[in-house]
Amino acid sequence: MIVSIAGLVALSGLATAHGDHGQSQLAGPHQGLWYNTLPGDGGTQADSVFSGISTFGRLPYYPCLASDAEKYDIAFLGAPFDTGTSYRPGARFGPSGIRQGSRRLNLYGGYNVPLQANPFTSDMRILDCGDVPVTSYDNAWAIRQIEEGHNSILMRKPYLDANKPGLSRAGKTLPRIITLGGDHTITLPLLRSINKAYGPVTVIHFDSHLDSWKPKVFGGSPSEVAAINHGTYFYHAAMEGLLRNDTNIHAGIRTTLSGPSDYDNDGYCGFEIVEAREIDVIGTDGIIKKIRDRVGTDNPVYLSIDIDTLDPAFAPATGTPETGGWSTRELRTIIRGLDGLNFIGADIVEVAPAYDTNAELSTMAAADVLYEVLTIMVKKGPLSVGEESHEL
Ligand SMILES: [Mn+2]
Repeated sequence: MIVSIAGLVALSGLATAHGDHGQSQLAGPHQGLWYNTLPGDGGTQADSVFSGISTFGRLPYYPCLASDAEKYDIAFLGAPFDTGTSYRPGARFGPSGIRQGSRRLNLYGGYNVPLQANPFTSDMRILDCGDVPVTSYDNAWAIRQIEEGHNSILMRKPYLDANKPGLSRAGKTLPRIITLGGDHTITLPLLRSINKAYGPVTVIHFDSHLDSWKPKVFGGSPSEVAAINHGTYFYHAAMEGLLRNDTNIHAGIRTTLSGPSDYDNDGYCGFEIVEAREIDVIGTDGIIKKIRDRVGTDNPVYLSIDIDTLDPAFAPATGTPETGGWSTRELRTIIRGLDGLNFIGADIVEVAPAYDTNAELSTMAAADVLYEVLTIMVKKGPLSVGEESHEL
């Protein structure tokens, strides 16, 4: 004990000595990171991506819920909620896990070869707003926290095109939020927030499960709070009028059912279904065509991605794994096939890092899928329409 205390004293002495050298701060994208102000040798690129909140290794972190001083066009937001899970809990650690899985992605620059764009070097301002504070003791309260936190970040003037008309209900251009879940229950409060901003919206839903189950079918619905969970949130979204009629689509479905009527109920909720196994017949091109034909290219679209779309071989760390899914390459190809669509927001959910391999397969897959989504959003540019108005 005495030895280790002596060691600590010696270490703190060393840190002070380093601080006296007057090192200059890093230049470039890491300049704003907190550790640049600490005594030491100033850090290197290799050090910097392994410290603190450093989504994709280089996005600035800003506590947007505490202050609206910083403007952005695209913001990442964590929703660490997992008390709506039916099988494996743990997705509350999804946001930090996905950030960790994202760190390596642009060590070499971040240029997306197939999409021919670099999302990190455009004029658009992209940052990580950290997490919404979410209670793990009261689902009804947590769902409100997620809706209000998301809506606070969403209803702000963006960095670019702030005064140009946009797609929102009020005719404004809004920033786009990419939410890191969290179990899939979070999509209900996210769609409530989106509805306040845009009205009913078209949803593209990648998942092995329908998630439109009636509460009596999924979980038995012993109480009003229990009726809202990660298998029923689309049923509630449809009943609340948050979804645009008959324009929504699931992709990657391969779940077992309570019976064939689950599909009838799903159609009633406004969804078409692309089964995972269809890829064997129509390929990724056929699946992309089905999705694009269903949602159209002008429609505002919300994108929700359950990591269990992937086969557990590629993403084992998830709440309700289903074998027979797509590979990471196939899912990334299908998502890139949605280039040009009007994504007004997105989420990726059900990443539960405790079940991952030591190689971080699932968190890495989640981050890489988001990289495709981010690139598509950046290529599209701000969601403004028409000419700038001069009122400020
Ligand atoms: Mn699922």
